[in-house]
Amino acid sequence: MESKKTSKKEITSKDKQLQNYEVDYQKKPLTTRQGLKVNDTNNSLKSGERGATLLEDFLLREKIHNFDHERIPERIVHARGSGAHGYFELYESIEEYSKAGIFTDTSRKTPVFVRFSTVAGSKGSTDLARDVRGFAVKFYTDEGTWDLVGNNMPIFFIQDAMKFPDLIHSVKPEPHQEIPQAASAHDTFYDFVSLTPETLHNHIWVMSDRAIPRSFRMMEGFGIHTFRLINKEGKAHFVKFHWKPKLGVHSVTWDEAVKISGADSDFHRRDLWNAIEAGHFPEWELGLQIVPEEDEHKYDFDLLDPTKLIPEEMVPVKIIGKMVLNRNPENFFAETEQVAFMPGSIVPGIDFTNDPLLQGRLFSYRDTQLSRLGSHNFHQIPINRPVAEAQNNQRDGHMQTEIPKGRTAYFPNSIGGGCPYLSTVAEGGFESYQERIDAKKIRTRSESFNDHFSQPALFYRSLSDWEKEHIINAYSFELGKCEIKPIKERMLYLIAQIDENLANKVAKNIGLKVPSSVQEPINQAIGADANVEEQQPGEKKIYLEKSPKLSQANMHFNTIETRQIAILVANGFHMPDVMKMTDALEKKGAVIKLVAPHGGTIICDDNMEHKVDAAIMTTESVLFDAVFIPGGKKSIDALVSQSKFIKFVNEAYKHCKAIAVANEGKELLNKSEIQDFDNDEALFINGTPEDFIAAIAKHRNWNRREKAEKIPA
Ligand code: HDE
Repeated sequence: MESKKTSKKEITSKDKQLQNYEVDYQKKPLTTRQGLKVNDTNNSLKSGERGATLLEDFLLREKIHNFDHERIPERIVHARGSGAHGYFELYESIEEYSKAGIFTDTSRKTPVFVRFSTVAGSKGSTDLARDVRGFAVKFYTDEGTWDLVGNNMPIFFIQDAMKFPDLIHSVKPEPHQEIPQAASAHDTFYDFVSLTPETLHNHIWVMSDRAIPRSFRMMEGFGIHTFRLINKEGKAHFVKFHWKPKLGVHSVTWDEAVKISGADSDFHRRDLWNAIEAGHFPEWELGLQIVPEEDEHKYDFDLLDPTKLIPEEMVPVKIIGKMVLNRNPENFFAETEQVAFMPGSIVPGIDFTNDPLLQGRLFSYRDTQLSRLGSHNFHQIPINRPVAEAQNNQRDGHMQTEIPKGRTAYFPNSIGGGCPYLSTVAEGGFESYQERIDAKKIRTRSESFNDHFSQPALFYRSLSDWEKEHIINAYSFELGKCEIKPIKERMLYLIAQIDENLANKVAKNIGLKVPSSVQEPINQAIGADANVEEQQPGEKKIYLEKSPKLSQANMHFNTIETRQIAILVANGFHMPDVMKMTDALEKKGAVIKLVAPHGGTIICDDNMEHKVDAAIMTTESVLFDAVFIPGGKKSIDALVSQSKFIKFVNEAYKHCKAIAVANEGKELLNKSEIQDFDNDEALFINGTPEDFIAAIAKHRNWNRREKAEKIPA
């Protein structure tokens, strides 16, 4: 029962370019790589029917040789990801801030390729790890490629690129035993975090529901660093980039995340793919927080510090355009695996700042592509080719696929007519922003970066009760998995600097006390760098009591588009119940799946045959957003006799999802652990489709959570 939206797919300039490289093997003979037609690809050449294989067998050698080299190293971080094509469209020119064509020309549709990822896990790890998600966008602009390589959280763990290898080594599986995979809940990570208080802000976001999104399509994206926009007159403004999803920001619960990892570890990848295939193209709006250069020192935090965000209540996000993802890749390896993002890829009108994390990234990404893709010619791989024309005197090397003509590969030259020639700024030549610098060469951190507790505290204060509870549970789970007591105590001490009540609750759950001081062990371990007193001079600042925009409870809840609704049925289900509900749900863009005791087809009480979307043994409650149980005595008798249907309902209730039943459907609820049918705003017995739809749009009924926790599912 898939609903298909009929949106027209538009072909971008990047799509056209990629089509030149696509190969289609339909109606073509199998050949060797040299074009020789092959008549047997199943048997090697042998000396006699039962004899040894001959070295002469060039067909066998070519086939096995290629196979031996099919894999390339996975990304050192963000190894697991999913990509999609689309475009970006500008609503209004912002030429007063930026001269970039992408920000001034509203008639353009700039092609994009986006890759979403987890950070710590390997390429084959689960989508549902508690982790930051990468949100990397490659804009193929007319003036060259611009990569906005961001995350789904607005801040980062560390302030200086120099610490990145330490951070990643601590979170990756521990080196002696390569355990745990795609999980931060282990001693080495918390050893590092507890000795590095600057990590606390990003870390509390990782403890929040943002780290277990419902879908890539329901996440915000952030450029994190402060960048610069440069206008035609050369005037600069500071800017932070935001992506706002049209479907709102939603997450699963930790219990679901754990279960989804077993039921469908490709959950996010499949969700993105299916939505695009069904024509439900995900959309995000691009927003900017713009700060005049004169205001650089106006704030209680440093704009160059990537562990700080600018609350939207202080600098509103100005929405300037939208991005639509409307095409799945043709080939995962060729596109999603080989795409190479580089924060150093910018275009005139956008420039960097001195954020020391950003500065380090400008080196790392180009460098890492060499060991991953194997050649500095990685920009010639189709997915990485700019749409803007590219020509220069950089030559040769592994896998050169172009044939540069002529005698010259140097500048200046007269033999080649001076080509390729330079462009002036007026002609579009890039000029770095001329920032005035008068400084000592020094290896230190600015004091203005020292405050590590004010913003995690602001984040925590701004959340709803249920979001806070999830954070308490997440800290308790993660520290509960650690084995080394002093590490846990250092963490408790630091969490108490964010919020004492929070630390006490976590301490109780893990059976420890919040220590009143742990500065000694920290100092002994790594010296003054981790001295909390020095890192946190004076009082924790409260420049804003709350920032409501940080809470998912305040994101918009007005759509059920693409939500997956399970309808539990067996032979003899009451067709009018299903018709009434599916009509209403599908009109709103939800995706209906008939879940039955077996695969194939089932028959309703109108004697019609219906295709089963999932047999109960192949699916789980956690893969759906809501459940509907229609009537039909025979059907319900069959459902109640299978314990997995009862478990299905128990889990949907436990995870605070909307549940609707019609007529005899209530029998299944009676068999479940649900006790209170009356006081629940997302539980409907013979209710209207409209009320059910409104409850699904709210994502979850968190008011149920106390009762839900008691369900032993
Ligand atoms: Fe990355 N990061 N990163 N990172 N990062 C990589 O580049 C690095 C950082 C981000 O889908 C690598 O091509 C350093 C912040 C994303 O292909 C590598 C530092 C943010 C992706 C690298 C950071 C990110 C990467 C590994 C500290 C959010 C996936 C493979 C200075 C703003 C891109 C690759 C994709 C990937 C280095 C910190 C986001 C090793 C040194 C901050 C979304 O170059």
